[in-house]
Parts: sequence; C-alpha cells; structure tokens
Amino acid sequence: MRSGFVAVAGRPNVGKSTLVNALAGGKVAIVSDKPQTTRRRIAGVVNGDDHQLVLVDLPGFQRPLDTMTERMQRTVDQAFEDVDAVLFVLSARDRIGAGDRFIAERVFSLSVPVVIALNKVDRLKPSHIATQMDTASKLGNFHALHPVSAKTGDGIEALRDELVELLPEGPAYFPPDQRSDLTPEDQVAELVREKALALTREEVPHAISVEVEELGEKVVRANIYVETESQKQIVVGRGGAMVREIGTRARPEIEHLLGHPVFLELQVKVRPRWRRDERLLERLGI
Ligand SMILES: Nc1nc2c(ncn2[C@@H]2O[C@H](COP(=O)(O)OP(=O)(O)OP(=O)(O)O)[C@@H](O)[C@H]2O)c(=O)[nH]1
Ligand SMILES: [Mg+2]
Repeated sequence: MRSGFVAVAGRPNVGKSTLVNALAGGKVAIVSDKPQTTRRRIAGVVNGDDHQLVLVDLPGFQRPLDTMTERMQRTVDQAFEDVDAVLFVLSARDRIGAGDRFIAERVFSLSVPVVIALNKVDRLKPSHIATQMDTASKLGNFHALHPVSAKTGDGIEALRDELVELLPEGPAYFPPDQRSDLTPEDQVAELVREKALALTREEVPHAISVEVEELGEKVVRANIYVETESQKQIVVGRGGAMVREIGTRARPEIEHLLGHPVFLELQVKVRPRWRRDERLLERLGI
C-alpha cells in the first residue's frame, strides 16, 4: 500500500480546485471564476486498490492584505511542511510570469519532488501549448510536467498515476468512502458560498462568508455574512431575488451531499470587518 500527501500550489484562479476535483473523481472543493475562492486547506482523497493519495488543495498564493489573507498565507506555508510531493499548477491560458516565479521559488526550495501541471490546455493551439510548456520547464528542477485540462479530463489519468508513483509505503489515512476532510456543515457552507460567488462581482465575492447554523434532518439554516449594508442589498437582491437564486442553486447539491431533501433557509447578515475578526475566521476554518 502506498499513501501520502501532495500539496496543490499555484496562483489564484489557475484551476487548482477544479484539478483536485478531477483527480478525486468528484466534488471536493468549490470553484469559481473569481480569484481567492479557496480560503482554507481542504484534503481531497483519491482511493485506489493499492494506494491512497491525499491532495491538499490550498488558497492561491498572494500578498497578505488583512487578517484573513495573512491566515491563508500561513495555511499555505504550513501545508508545505509535511508533504511527500508538490503539484504546482499553472494556467496555459495566461502568461506565465512573476506570480508563478514567486511560487516556484518556494516550491522548488522544498526537498520534495515537484510535478508541474500546465492546466487549461483545452482549445489551445498545439504550438501555443508547446511554448507554454517550454516556459514552464524553466521555472525549476521539476520531476515531471503534464499538460492537462481539469475541465475536459484530458491528461488527468496520467497525472494521477504520476503522483501515486511518488508516494511512499504507508497506511490509509482516511476511510475508503471519504472524499474530503471537511465536516458536512463546512461542505454545505462552501456550496452556498460557491453559488454566491458565481452570482456576484467586483468586491462583493471577497466580502462574503457563510456559516451553517443548523444542519437538521429537514432544515438547513445558514448565514451569509457580508461587510456592509450595500453589499447586503446586493446579495439579498430585489425583493429577495438574489438570495433565493443562491438557495435554488445550492439546494440540489446539498441534498445530494446529505442524501435527503432539505428546506434551505438563508439569511444575509452584515458583519463589519469580519475579515479582520480572528475569532470568526477561526470558526470559519480560515
Ligand atoms: N478552460 C478551462 N478552464 C478551467 C480549467 N480548470 C479550471 N478552469 C476555470 O478556472 C477558474 C478557476 O478555477 P478554480 O479551480 O476555482 O481555481 P483555483 O486555482 O482553485 O483558484 P483559487 O482557489 O482562487 O486560488 C474557474 O472558472 C474554472 O472553471 C480548465 O482545464 N480549462
Ligand atoms: Mg481553489
């Protein structure tokens, strides 16, 4: 039996969480087109007959701006301390630049193998992919480089096999039917946040956090926190239309997760400066 942990690092929005979901064969982490979607460490468990690969999805690297982003940065640093390998994710659709080199410095200085995933190669010209692969290969002393598309599944199996090869012998760390290390409450909160992110723009997605208050047999109650009254107006929407839409989109996925129908009750609340509130951040797992 081989088992171990692989940290998934890369700039915001390059598709780390989408890739973790693809490798795990199901939804572990929420995804959005806004940067800084992932705020906490989430383990995605990939089980095979003779292996257990634990992918550690992480927030995108960034410069800390406030207490929340400082804590996110610390999460990333700590995650590097005890892993068997790093999966360094790049986007083939964007210029590989300073942000990627900043992360490269960190991951290539760890004494574990680094596998580069050049993600988002779907619908790109082969010549462009080749150029991006060439640039990626100059970032550091990598163990392997895989062009992939987390969206279409292209190259995912080969990448999974490559990562499993790097694992040492060891026990299973999670029961075979567990796909993520989040509690059901946290998974539900994340699903609600995902739908809120998809429906909002500019500064609003960054000001949203979600906490589940009650996870019952029939009723699920969650609070959506924002920082200002005007953000609340946006998230509530005209006559409650926006928060209703968030609920409509989140409910089927929550029911699928819990395995039974639920009544989903969402409340939008103003909590000024929650991104600087250590106690709330702790409670939110950030
Ligand atoms: N075309 C294409 N889009 C992708 C692919 N993988 C991810 N995306 C899109 O890229 C955006 C960001 O995806 P995420 O998985 O949330 O990115 P992330 O790196 O986890 O971002 P943070 O958590 O914010 O650091 C989403 O809109 C995804 O749908 C891919 O292979 N191809
Ligand atoms: Mg993410």
